[in-house]
Amino acid sequence: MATRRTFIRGLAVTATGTAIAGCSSGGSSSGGSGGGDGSDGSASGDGSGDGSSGDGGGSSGGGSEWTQTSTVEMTDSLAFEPKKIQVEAGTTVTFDNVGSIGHTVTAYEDKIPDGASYFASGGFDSLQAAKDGYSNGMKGNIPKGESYEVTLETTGTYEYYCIPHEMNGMVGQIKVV
Ligand SMILES: [Cu+2]
Repeated sequence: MATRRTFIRGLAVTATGTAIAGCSSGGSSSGGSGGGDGSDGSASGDGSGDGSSGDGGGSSGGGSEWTQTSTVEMTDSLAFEPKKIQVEAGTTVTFDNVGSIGHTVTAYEDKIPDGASYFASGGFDSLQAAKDGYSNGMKGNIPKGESYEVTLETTGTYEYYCIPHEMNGMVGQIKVV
């Protein structure tokens, strides 16, 4: 009996990833009751036990998609960092210029959720106004050490950019949930 168990356990461990993923839902319940000699039953029970300490890939999700933060830095690398953030509705998002080069935060008017208020540094109420303002005396520019804040109430995805550095790929996205 003891020898047999050891052998089965060894199999389950060897199988790791695929077997554990498949068994994990039913494994916990059947594993407890099935303590008898059913070879398959006990194997799945042991497998799920080992699985919990294993890869655990579920919760982290990679992290390269949407960062949950309400602060975005604007850097001398001509980038918004993080480039894609996720916040809850009603959150005030702060854009900090941590470099020495000036930037804008300018929403794409057609890439914000339906019904959402337009936003742009400088307080403009349309994309055209923001562009015109920047052309005319750099209105909306956020200099070194300064910041811009916007409170987003409407859920959905917002895309925005920096007027002088759009061609450098200085764009960002905010998902409001
Ligand atoms: Cu910029």
